[in-house]
Amino acid sequence: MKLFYSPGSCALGVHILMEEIGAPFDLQRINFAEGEQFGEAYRAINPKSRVPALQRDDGSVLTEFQAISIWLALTNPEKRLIPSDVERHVRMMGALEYVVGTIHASGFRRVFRPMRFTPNAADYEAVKAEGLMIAKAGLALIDKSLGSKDFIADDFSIADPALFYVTWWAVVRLKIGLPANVQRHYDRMMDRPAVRKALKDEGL
Ligand SMILES: N[C@@H](CCC(=O)N[C@@H](CS)C(=O)NCC(=O)O)C(=O)O
Repeated sequence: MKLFYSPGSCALGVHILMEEIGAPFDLQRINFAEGEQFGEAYRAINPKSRVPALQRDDGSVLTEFQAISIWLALTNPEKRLIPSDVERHVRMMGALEYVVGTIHASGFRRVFRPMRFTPNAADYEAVKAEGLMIAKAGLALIDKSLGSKDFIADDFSIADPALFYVTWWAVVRLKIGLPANVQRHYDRMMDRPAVRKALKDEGL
């Protein structure tokens, strides 16, 4: 398999999952600074010009964080990356969707790429401020639902690397504080060998 990524992007979450699973894979860096995501070669892999993209051994490609992580979990059932209990399963999915679809896509994306939300450079600071507000409000909600649990669904699941990549952005890229339970989750994730290896292999 081959994981297409950019260092410190949301692909980091999929990278962590692949390290947790231990399946062999290659990393292929897409150079955002040079706009490689828009080039013909990468658009043949992912016409959406985004990472992560996972090329499987038969050559077919999966895109979208949730789809890739569900595929990884379902094809490696012994790793128990999705709770077997129905209630925990759907609550975990709700959290995963909220982190990727709201905290990342509506929140942090505004902070990192304000130009995708307005054609007017004079509005960038306002767009970023709105994004930060959305991200912080989202993390506060996750903090409440996390409570004293170690992980989002009690045991480690596909939702945890997703929460990790947005909290990594908060801590490392933006240097903003995390709510207490989310901070504990971040620290717990940083203790995992798979997380440390993924960060190291991305040069972070
Ligand atoms: N919904 C997509 C979001 C992917 C996404 O936003 N990826 C960002 C990196 S975190 C990207 O490729 N950005 C490139 C760009 O915006 O040009 C998913 O879940 O995979």
